[in-house]
Amino acid sequence: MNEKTQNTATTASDRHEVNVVCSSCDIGCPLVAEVENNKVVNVRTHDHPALKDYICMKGALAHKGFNHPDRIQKPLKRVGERGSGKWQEVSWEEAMDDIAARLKTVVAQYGPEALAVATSQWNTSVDNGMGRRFMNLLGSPNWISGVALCAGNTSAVNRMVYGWFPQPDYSKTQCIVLFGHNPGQHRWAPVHHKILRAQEKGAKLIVLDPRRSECAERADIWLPLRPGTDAAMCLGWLNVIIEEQLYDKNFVENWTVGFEALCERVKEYPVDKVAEITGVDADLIREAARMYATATPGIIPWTPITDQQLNSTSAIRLHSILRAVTGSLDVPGGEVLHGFHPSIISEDELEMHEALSQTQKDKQLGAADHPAFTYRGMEPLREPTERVWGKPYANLITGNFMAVPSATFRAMADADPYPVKAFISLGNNSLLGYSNMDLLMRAMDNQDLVVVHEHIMTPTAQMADYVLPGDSWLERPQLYDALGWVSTIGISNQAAEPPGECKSVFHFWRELALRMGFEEHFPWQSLEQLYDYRLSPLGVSYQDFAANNMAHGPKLAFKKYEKTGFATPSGKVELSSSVLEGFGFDPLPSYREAPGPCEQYPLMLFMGVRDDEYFQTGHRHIPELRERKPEPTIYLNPETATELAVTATDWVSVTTKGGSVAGLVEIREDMPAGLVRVPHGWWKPETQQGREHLSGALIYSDSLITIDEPEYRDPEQGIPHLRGIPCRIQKLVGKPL
Ligand SMILES: Nc1nc2c(c(=O)[nH]1)N[C@H]1C(S)=C(S)[C@@H](COP(=O)(O)OP(=O)(O)OC[C@H]3O[C@@H](n4cnc5c(=O)[nH]c(N)nc54)[C@H](O)[C@@H]3O)O[C@H]1N2
Ligand SMILES: Nc1nc2c(c(=O)[nH]1)N[C@H]1C(S)=C(S)[C@@H](COP(=O)(O)OP(=O)(O)OC[C@H]3O[C@@H](n4cnc5c(=O)[nH]c(N)nc54)[C@H](O)[C@@H]3O)O[C@H]1N2
Ligand code: SF4
Ligand SMILES: [Mo]
Repeated sequence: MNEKTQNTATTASDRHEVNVVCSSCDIGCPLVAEVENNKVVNVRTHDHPALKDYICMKGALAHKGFNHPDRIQKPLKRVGERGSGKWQEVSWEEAMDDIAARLKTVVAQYGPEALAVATSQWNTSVDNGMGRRFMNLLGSPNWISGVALCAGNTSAVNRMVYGWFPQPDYSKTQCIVLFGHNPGQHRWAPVHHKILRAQEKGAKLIVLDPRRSECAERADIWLPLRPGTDAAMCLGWLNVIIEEQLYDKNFVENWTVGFEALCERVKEYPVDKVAEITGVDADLIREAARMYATATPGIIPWTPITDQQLNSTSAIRLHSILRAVTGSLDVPGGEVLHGFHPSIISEDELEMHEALSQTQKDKQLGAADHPAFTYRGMEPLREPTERVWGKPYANLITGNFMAVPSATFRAMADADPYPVKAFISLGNNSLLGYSNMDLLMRAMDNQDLVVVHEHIMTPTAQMADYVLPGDSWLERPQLYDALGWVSTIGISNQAAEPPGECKSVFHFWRELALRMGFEEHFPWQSLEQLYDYRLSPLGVSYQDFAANNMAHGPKLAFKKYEKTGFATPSGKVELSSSVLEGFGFDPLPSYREAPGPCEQYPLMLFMGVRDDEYFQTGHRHIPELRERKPEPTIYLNPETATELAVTATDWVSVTTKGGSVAGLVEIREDMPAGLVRVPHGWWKPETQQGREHLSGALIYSDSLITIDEPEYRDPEQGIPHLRGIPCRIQKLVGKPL
């Protein structure tokens, strides 16, 4: 597919338009930036019918965030105590010299594994593999990211079942199943429109959500399940599908292993038992299972809901198993295994995973207890991946060779099992984006070096030694490949020069690499030079390529496994996982009950329902967005609010075993009684900076109440349970901050 386009069209004297791919969230809408005097003055959609609806308010207002007066434009060095808010402006040279010197000291004293790096789900993980390349050359396996809780872990678990992370084909599907996923015009706009179009063409929609969400309103069947019970629901569906012989016998016979064992396992989950666990009517469960198994090919689009549960590994595998046994894998209208772009050098290759010795890989934090997405967990897939996809290291969503975040923070805080003393956080608001704020703060306090690469003074930046000013997606060229998930590359052109001394993550890694003696491995002086290299197999320069393409990829092929087999140790879809069995886990999926309500914590909560106005912890400094949603809101059902004697103008604290968080009550008919919604990522950029307040993060961040103790951790992955946590609510006297 080569879409010809004009990249820069002059419309007025100095006003021109540039084709960009929005990275204000992780779905990547192709948009147009209107530029005047090197400043983006408007961001809008393409007129093309297929693209005209792909925008949300965050994309349309992206330039407002980047042109904001609070944008950090110069490197800042901490001059007071950590978190005291005292900074001095320094040059990039001075900052990088000192960062490199301090990193050398840490490495000399504690070894290279004493460096941990945290990156974003999206913004800066598009670093063309340079961060991992640096770490692999240095010798540190301790790389973590928000993708541990979002799609990165899903991709790793999907690979264990059938060797790649599939993309749903909305255009030809007959049935869409959303496990809690709730896209809308201002939340993943393209997916919202793809679902609407598929429904218009007759596709069925099944929504599983404890809350009557917008997608639930439009569904053919809505299953209001209890939070955290998704794995049990899938086992119930499989029970119906197998018992009623609704599966694809041909595919199961020829292309799967472990079907008999799976049949035995699902017998342990008869529909009546599943109805009891999930709280959903047994007949409705049967009806939904039949609909999914007969309206084929169907799709179960990726969802973060099952990435953030005690049963995450089982739930993700069960989705994979449902896709496979209903014959929906790698067919039009089903879920397609893309593989790499055939002729562009992939990020995985640039990451140089082979340069990291086995001894250092073995030190990856958390891998011993929770191997699923670590080097250790992925090792059995190395040979099969090379056999099928041509390369040994497929780092899909950048999430397949990660350290376990909570284990990494423990090493930072308590030197357990060994010290981590340098922490570099790039476009990741780390204090708000993982679990257990206490631990996260202790981890920061115990570092010899903390570097944050950012746009604004986030709570995480406030705890740094150096804050480096980052460029934005409107200010750099980008080859966009959905983090290796798909084989199609999108091109985002640079619309404006970065303001002040804002520089790319690429610049940061290269400057550090030069100072650490890795010059020969970082020969590219600019992103464009690196893109020339990445495109060299195609025999074109980046400039020519970008001038002629908006997107570039091969024609999709289907049922490729008939020629190559699947990229798993058996070459088949592993319904029973040899990889997990090898690590001593149950090779079959199951359901475990998380801690339930009790006298002290009588209600249950979940984190989520993304605010339209914000992407994760960002955007709260943009006035146009903040006016629409000024405060974090705790959703309560009217009955529950009455029982608690609170109303919609009340401020409350929500307390779990982990701590307390504050929010404003919002009474919602769509919430079931007894369930509480806590929003993710809140802080107030306009309020006091410094460790005492962290601009409100110590009052409003959901990381204050998340728990990372073993009974709240998915055993295979070590990620925290965010869906169904016992809590209590207390009325506060007025607004805390
Ligand atoms: N406690 C808790 N943790 C969670 C979640 C949760 O619900 N609760 N959700 C999880 C999910 S679903 C996800 S996707 C991840 C998200 O994790 P991340 O993608 O890391 O998102 P944020 O933590 O908001 O951090 C993004 C930061 O990048 C900055 N930024 C934006 N663009 C750029 C750029 O171009 N360059 C640089 N240098 N910085 C930039 C923003 O200002 C912001 O501070 O978090 C996960 N973690
Ligand atoms: N505006 C905006 N859009 C975004 C984002 C953003 O921050 N802002 N973030 C993007 C990112 S990184 C992500 S991960 C996605 C997240 O977006 P979604 O996938 O839509 O996830 P949420 O909005 O957190 O929750 C969706 C639904 O899950 C339900 N739910 C809660 N617990 C459970 C459970 O245990 N099981 C089931 N089945 N359902 C449950 C909730 O009631 C809610 O209706 O959105 C993306 N789009
Ligand atoms: S949905 Fe919004 S924020 Fe996300 S890529 Fe599209 S325009 Fe940007
Ligand atoms: Mo996410």
